[in-house]
Amino acid sequence: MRSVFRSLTEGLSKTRKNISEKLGSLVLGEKIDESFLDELEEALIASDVGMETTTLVLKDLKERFKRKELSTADQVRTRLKELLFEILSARSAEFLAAAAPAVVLVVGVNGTGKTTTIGKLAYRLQAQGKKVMLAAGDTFRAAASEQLTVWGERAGIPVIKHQEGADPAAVVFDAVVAARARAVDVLLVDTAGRLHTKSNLMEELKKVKRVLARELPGAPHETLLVLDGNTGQNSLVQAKMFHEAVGVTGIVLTKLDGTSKGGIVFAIDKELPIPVKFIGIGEAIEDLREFQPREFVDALF
Ligand SMILES: Nc1nc2c(ncn2[C@@H]2O[C@H](COP(=O)(O)OP(=O)(O)O)[C@@H](O)[C@H]2O)c(=O)[nH]1
Ligand SMILES: [Mg+2]
Repeated sequence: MRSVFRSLTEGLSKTRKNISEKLGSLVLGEKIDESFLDELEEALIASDVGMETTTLVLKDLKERFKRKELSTADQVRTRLKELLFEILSARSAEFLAAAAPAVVLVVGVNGTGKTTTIGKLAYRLQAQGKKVMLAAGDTFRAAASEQLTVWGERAGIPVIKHQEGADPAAVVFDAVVAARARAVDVLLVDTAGRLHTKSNLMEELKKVKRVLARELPGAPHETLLVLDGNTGQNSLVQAKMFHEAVGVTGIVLTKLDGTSKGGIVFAIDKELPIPVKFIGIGEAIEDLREFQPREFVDALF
Protein backbone atom coordinates (compact mmCIF):
# COMPACT_ATOMS: atom_id res chain seq x y z
CA MET A 1 0.00 0.00 0.00
CA ARG A 2 1.21 3.45 -0.88
CA SER A 3 2.10 5.46 2.17
CA VAL A 4 -0.03 8.56 2.76
CA PHE A 5 2.95 10.22 4.29
CA ARG A 6 5.04 9.65 1.17
CA SER A 7 2.37 11.01 -1.19
CA LEU A 8 1.90 14.04 1.01
CA THR A 9 5.60 14.57 1.42
CA GLU A 10 6.13 14.39 -2.33
CA GLY A 11 3.10 16.56 -2.96
CA LEU A 12 3.88 19.39 -0.62
CA SER A 13 7.18 19.87 -2.35
CA LYS A 14 6.91 23.61 -3.05
CA THR A 15 6.06 24.56 0.49
CA ARG A 16 8.64 22.22 1.93
CA LYS A 17 11.27 23.54 -0.44
CA ASN A 18 10.68 27.11 0.71
CA ILE A 19 10.66 26.40 4.41
CA SER A 20 13.21 23.66 4.60
CA GLU A 21 15.79 25.25 2.37
CA LYS A 22 15.80 28.13 4.79
CA LEU A 23 15.95 25.93 7.85
CA GLY A 24 18.36 23.53 6.24
CA SER A 25 20.67 26.22 4.90
CA LEU A 26 22.38 26.18 8.24
CA VAL A 27 24.02 23.11 9.62
CA LEU A 28 21.81 21.66 12.32
CA GLY A 29 22.78 23.00 15.67
CA GLU A 30 24.41 26.07 14.17
CA LYS A 31 23.66 29.43 15.76
CA ILE A 32 21.06 31.65 14.15
CA ASP A 33 20.64 35.43 14.08
CA GLU A 34 17.77 37.88 13.54
CA SER A 35 18.21 37.96 9.75
CA PHE A 36 17.72 34.19 9.72
CA LEU A 37 14.25 34.76 11.15
CA ASP A 38 13.55 37.47 8.57
CA GLU A 39 14.45 35.07 5.78
CA LEU A 40 12.28 32.39 7.32
CA GLU A 41 9.43 34.92 7.32
CA GLU A 42 9.88 35.45 3.58
CA ALA A 43 9.99 31.70 3.00
CA LEU A 44 6.69 31.23 4.85
CA ILE A 45 4.99 33.95 2.83
CA ALA A 46 6.29 32.43 -0.41
CA SER A 47 4.73 29.14 0.70
CA ASP A 48 1.20 30.62 0.68
CA VAL A 49 1.02 30.30 4.45
CA GLY A 50 -0.41 33.82 4.46
CA MET A 51 0.47 37.07 6.20
CA GLU A 52 -1.57 36.51 9.31
CA THR A 53 -0.19 33.09 10.18
CA THR A 54 3.33 34.16 9.28
CA THR A 55 3.11 37.22 11.53
CA LEU A 56 1.72 35.17 14.38
CA VAL A 57 4.41 32.51 14.04
CA LEU A 58 7.27 34.99 13.67
CA LYS A 59 6.19 36.95 16.74
CA ASP A 60 6.48 33.81 18.85
CA LEU A 61 9.81 32.81 17.32
CA LYS A 62 11.32 36.28 17.71
CA GLU A 63 10.26 36.56 21.33
CA ARG A 64 11.77 33.22 22.10
CA PHE A 65 14.91 34.17 20.19
CA LYS A 66 15.24 37.33 22.32
CA ARG A 67 14.73 35.34 25.50
CA LYS A 68 17.49 33.03 24.22
CA GLU A 69 15.15 30.04 24.23
CA LEU A 70 15.89 29.55 20.54
CA SER A 71 19.42 29.77 19.29
CA THR A 72 19.78 27.06 16.63
CA ALA A 73 17.99 26.27 13.36
CA ASP A 74 17.01 22.93 14.80
CA GLN A 75 15.26 24.54 17.77
CA VAL A 76 13.47 26.94 15.42
CA ARG A 77 12.27 24.01 13.32
CA THR A 78 10.89 22.20 16.36
CA ARG A 79 9.07 25.28 17.64
CA LEU A 80 7.78 26.17 14.15
CA LYS A 81 6.31 22.68 13.71
CA GLU A 82 4.64 22.92 17.09
CA LEU A 83 3.13 26.33 16.26
CA LEU A 84 1.81 25.18 12.88
CA PHE A 85 0.35 22.07 14.47
CA GLU A 86 -1.39 24.13 17.17
CA ILE A 87 -2.92 26.38 14.52
CA LEU A 88 -4.29 23.45 12.52
CA SER A 89 -5.60 21.43 15.42
CA ALA A 90 -7.50 24.33 17.00
CA ARG A 91 -10.58 23.62 14.87
CA SER A 92 -12.65 20.54 15.32
CA ALA A 93 -13.20 18.68 12.09
CA GLU A 94 -15.77 16.06 12.87
CA PHE A 95 -17.46 14.88 9.70
CA LEU A 96 -21.14 14.03 9.62
CA ALA A 97 -22.38 13.30 13.08
CA ALA A 98 -25.90 13.71 11.69
CA ALA A 99 -28.97 11.49 11.39
CA ALA A 100 -29.85 9.43 8.33
CA PRO A 101 -30.31 10.32 5.61
CA ALA A 102 -27.48 12.79 5.98
CA VAL A 103 -26.99 15.05 2.99
CA VAL A 104 -23.55 16.21 1.87
CA LEU A 105 -23.58 19.02 -0.64
CA VAL A 106 -20.33 19.26 -2.57
CA VAL A 107 -19.48 22.61 -4.16
CA GLY A 108 -16.51 24.25 -5.86
CA VAL A 109 -15.11 25.65 -9.05
CA ASN A 110 -14.88 23.40 -12.16
CA GLY A 111 -11.94 21.05 -12.21
CA THR A 112 -11.10 21.24 -8.52
CA GLY A 113 -12.13 17.60 -8.05
CA LYS A 114 -15.74 17.63 -6.83
CA THR A 115 -16.94 14.60 -8.74
CA THR A 116 -13.78 12.64 -8.01
CA THR A 117 -14.03 13.50 -4.33
CA ILE A 118 -17.65 12.30 -4.26
CA GLY A 119 -16.58 9.00 -5.81
CA LYS A 120 -13.84 8.56 -3.22
CA LEU A 121 -16.06 9.65 -0.34
CA ALA A 122 -18.84 7.30 -1.44
CA TYR A 123 -16.40 4.41 -1.49
CA ARG A 124 -15.07 5.37 1.92
CA LEU A 125 -18.51 5.70 3.54
CA GLN A 126 -19.63 2.45 2.00
CA ALA A 127 -16.55 0.72 3.40
CA GLN A 128 -17.67 2.01 6.81
CA GLY A 129 -20.95 0.13 6.32
CA LYS A 130 -23.06 3.10 5.22
CA LYS A 131 -25.72 2.94 2.55
CA VAL A 132 -24.80 5.66 0.07
CA MET A 133 -26.59 7.40 -2.79
CA LEU A 134 -25.35 10.01 -5.28
CA ALA A 135 -27.24 12.92 -6.85
CA ALA A 136 -25.99 14.28 -10.17
CA GLY A 137 -26.59 17.96 -9.50
CA ASP A 138 -24.17 19.09 -12.21
CA THR A 139 -26.66 19.10 -15.06
CA PHE A 140 -24.71 21.60 -17.10
CA ARG A 141 -23.04 18.98 -19.27
CA ALA A 142 -24.17 15.39 -19.89
CA ALA A 143 -20.56 14.30 -19.34
CA ALA A 144 -20.77 15.43 -15.72
CA SER A 145 -23.52 13.01 -14.73
CA GLU A 146 -21.91 10.26 -16.83
CA GLN A 147 -18.70 10.75 -14.87
CA LEU A 148 -20.61 10.46 -11.60
CA THR A 149 -22.39 7.35 -12.88
CA VAL A 150 -19.03 5.71 -13.62
CA TRP A 151 -17.92 6.37 -10.03
CA GLY A 152 -21.26 5.05 -8.76
CA GLU A 153 -21.03 1.87 -10.82
CA ARG A 154 -17.49 1.26 -9.66
CA ALA A 155 -18.74 1.01 -6.09
CA GLY A 156 -22.25 -0.33 -6.82
CA ILE A 157 -23.86 2.88 -5.58
CA PRO A 158 -27.12 4.25 -7.08
CA VAL A 159 -27.00 7.61 -8.88
CA ILE A 160 -30.07 9.84 -9.22
CA LYS A 161 -29.83 11.91 -12.40
CA HIS A 162 -31.89 13.92 -14.85
CA GLN A 163 -31.22 15.00 -18.40
CA GLU A 164 -28.65 17.55 -19.40
CA GLY A 165 -29.87 21.06 -18.71
CA ALA A 166 -32.38 19.99 -16.05
CA ASP A 167 -32.86 22.04 -12.90
CA PRO A 168 -30.39 20.79 -10.27
CA ALA A 169 -32.96 21.56 -7.60
CA ALA A 170 -35.30 19.03 -9.23
CA VAL A 171 -32.56 16.38 -9.21
CA VAL A 172 -31.99 17.03 -5.54
CA PHE A 173 -35.71 16.85 -4.82
CA ASP A 174 -35.94 13.41 -6.45
CA ALA A 175 -32.77 12.27 -4.73
CA VAL A 176 -34.12 13.10 -1.28
CA VAL A 177 -37.35 11.20 -2.01
CA ALA A 178 -35.32 8.21 -3.24
CA ALA A 179 -32.89 8.38 -0.32
CA ARG A 180 -35.77 8.28 2.16
CA ALA A 181 -37.60 5.49 0.33
CA ARG A 182 -34.47 3.33 0.19
CA ALA A 183 -33.33 4.12 3.74
CA VAL A 184 -30.05 5.62 2.58
CA ASP A 185 -27.58 6.77 5.25
CA VAL A 186 -25.70 9.36 3.22
CA LEU A 187 -26.74 11.25 0.10
CA LEU A 188 -23.82 12.93 -1.69
CA VAL A 189 -24.84 15.78 -3.98
CA ASP A 190 -22.61 16.80 -6.90
CA THR A 191 -22.98 20.32 -8.30
CA ALA A 192 -21.82 22.40 -11.24
CA GLY A 193 -18.83 24.70 -10.91
CA ARG A 194 -18.78 26.79 -14.05
CA LEU A 195 -18.67 30.57 -14.08
CA HIS A 196 -18.11 31.02 -10.42
CA THR A 197 -17.73 34.73 -10.90
CA LYS A 198 -21.28 35.02 -12.17
CA SER A 199 -24.04 35.07 -9.65
CA ASN A 200 -26.20 32.48 -11.47
CA LEU A 201 -24.18 29.56 -10.14
CA MET A 202 -24.47 30.91 -6.62
CA GLU A 203 -28.21 31.43 -7.11
CA GLU A 204 -28.50 27.86 -8.40
CA LEU A 205 -26.62 26.53 -5.36
CA LYS A 206 -28.76 28.57 -2.99
CA LYS A 207 -31.86 27.11 -4.59
CA VAL A 208 -30.49 23.58 -4.24
CA LYS A 209 -29.82 24.32 -0.60
CA ARG A 210 -33.31 25.71 -0.05
CA VAL A 211 -34.93 22.65 -1.60
CA LEU A 212 -32.79 20.34 0.52
CA ALA A 213 -33.70 22.21 3.70
CA ARG A 214 -37.39 22.19 2.79
CA GLU A 215 -37.55 18.49 1.96
CA LEU A 216 -35.38 17.32 4.80
CA PRO A 217 -35.06 19.41 7.96
CA GLY A 218 -31.40 20.01 8.82
CA ALA A 219 -30.17 19.29 5.29
CA PRO A 220 -27.58 19.76 3.97
CA HIS A 221 -25.79 18.41 7.02
CA GLU A 222 -22.44 19.12 5.47
CA THR A 223 -21.46 21.50 2.69
CA LEU A 224 -18.01 20.59 1.49
CA LEU A 225 -16.03 23.03 -0.61
CA VAL A 226 -13.48 21.36 -2.87
CA LEU A 227 -10.33 23.39 -3.50
CA ASP A 228 -7.41 22.52 -5.74
CA GLY A 229 -4.25 22.49 -3.62
CA ASN A 230 -2.28 23.98 -6.50
CA THR A 231 -4.38 27.11 -6.75
CA GLY A 232 -2.72 29.09 -3.97
CA GLN A 233 -4.14 32.39 -2.80
CA ASN A 234 -7.03 32.31 -5.29
CA SER A 235 -8.45 29.45 -3.24
CA LEU A 236 -9.17 31.96 -0.51
CA VAL A 237 -11.24 34.06 -2.89
CA GLN A 238 -13.19 30.96 -3.92
CA ALA A 239 -13.69 29.91 -0.31
CA LYS A 240 -15.06 33.30 0.71
CA MET A 241 -17.43 33.40 -2.24
CA PHE A 242 -18.88 29.94 -1.71
CA HIS A 243 -19.04 30.41 2.04
CA GLU A 244 -20.99 33.61 1.63
CA ALA A 245 -23.45 31.96 -0.76
CA VAL A 246 -24.06 28.56 0.83
CA GLY A 247 -22.24 28.37 4.17
CA VAL A 248 -19.39 25.90 3.88
CA THR A 249 -18.87 23.46 6.78
CA GLY A 250 -15.68 21.79 5.59
CA ILE A 251 -12.97 21.99 2.98
CA VAL A 252 -11.54 19.21 0.84
CA LEU A 253 -8.09 20.11 -0.43
CA THR A 254 -7.30 18.04 -3.51
CA LYS A 255 -4.23 17.26 -5.62
CA LEU A 256 -1.78 17.33 -2.73
CA ASP A 257 0.04 14.55 -4.56
CA GLY A 258 1.16 17.06 -7.19
CA THR A 259 3.48 19.99 -6.74
CA SER A 260 1.05 21.75 -4.49
CA LYS A 261 1.71 24.58 -2.12
CA GLY A 262 -0.13 23.13 0.84
CA GLY A 263 0.67 26.26 2.83
CA ILE A 264 -2.74 27.54 1.78
CA VAL A 265 -4.18 25.36 4.57
CA PHE A 266 -2.87 27.87 7.11
CA ALA A 267 -4.19 30.87 5.21
CA ILE A 268 -7.64 29.28 5.00
CA ASP A 269 -7.55 28.45 8.67
CA LYS A 270 -6.77 32.03 9.63
CA GLU A 271 -9.22 33.74 7.31
CA LEU A 272 -12.29 31.55 7.44
CA PRO A 273 -14.01 29.61 10.18
CA ILE A 274 -13.91 26.41 8.13
CA PRO A 275 -11.86 23.33 8.95
CA VAL A 276 -10.12 21.25 6.31
CA LYS A 277 -11.79 17.85 6.64
CA PHE A 278 -10.30 15.78 3.84
CA ILE A 279 -7.34 15.83 1.51
CA GLY A 280 -7.03 14.29 -1.95
CA ILE A 281 -3.71 12.64 -2.68
CA GLY A 282 -4.35 11.07 -6.07
CA GLU A 283 -6.93 10.17 -8.68
CA ALA A 284 -7.71 6.67 -7.45
CA ILE A 285 -10.76 5.70 -5.41
CA GLU A 286 -8.77 5.17 -2.20
CA ASP A 287 -6.89 8.49 -2.47
CA LEU A 288 -9.00 10.51 -0.03
CA ARG A 289 -7.81 10.89 3.55
CA GLU A 290 -9.02 12.58 6.65
CA PHE A 291 -7.02 15.71 7.26
CA GLN A 292 -4.55 15.02 10.06
CA PRO A 293 -2.75 18.14 11.31
CA ARG A 294 0.24 16.24 12.70
CA GLU A 295 0.81 14.26 9.54
CA PHE A 296 0.39 17.39 7.43
CA VAL A 297 2.91 19.43 9.40
CA ASP A 298 5.37 16.53 9.43
CA ALA A 299 5.08 16.30 5.65
CA LEU A 300 6.04 19.97 5.35
CA PHE A 301 9.46 19.47 6.89
N1 LIG B 1 -3.63 14.09 -8.90
C1 LIG B 1 -4.87 14.30 -8.45
N2 LIG B 1 -5.86 14.54 -9.33
C2 LIG B 1 -7.09 14.74 -8.86
C3 LIG B 1 -7.39 14.71 -7.46
N3 LIG B 1 -8.71 14.95 -7.33
C4 LIG B 1 -9.21 15.14 -8.57
N4 LIG B 1 -8.26 15.01 -9.50
C5 LIG B 1 -8.36 15.15 -10.97
O1 LIG B 1 -8.81 16.46 -11.28
C6 LIG B 1 -9.58 16.45 -12.47
C7 LIG B 1 -10.90 17.14 -12.25
O2 LIG B 1 -11.67 16.39 -11.34
P1 LIG B 1 -13.25 16.41 -11.31
O3 LIG B 1 -13.67 15.54 -10.18
O4 LIG B 1 -13.84 16.11 -12.63
O5 LIG B 1 -13.50 17.94 -10.95
P2 LIG B 1 -14.89 18.75 -10.86
O6 LIG B 1 -15.00 19.54 -12.11
O7 LIG B 1 -14.74 19.64 -9.67
O8 LIG B 1 -15.97 17.75 -10.67
C8 LIG B 1 -9.72 14.98 -12.86
O9 LIG B 1 -8.79 14.69 -13.86
C9 LIG B 1 -9.40 14.23 -11.57
O10 LIG B 1 -8.88 12.96 -11.81
C10 LIG B 1 -6.30 14.46 -6.54
O11 LIG B 1 -6.43 14.44 -5.30
N5 LIG B 1 -5.07 14.25 -7.10
MG1 LIG C 1 -17.68 17.41 -11.76
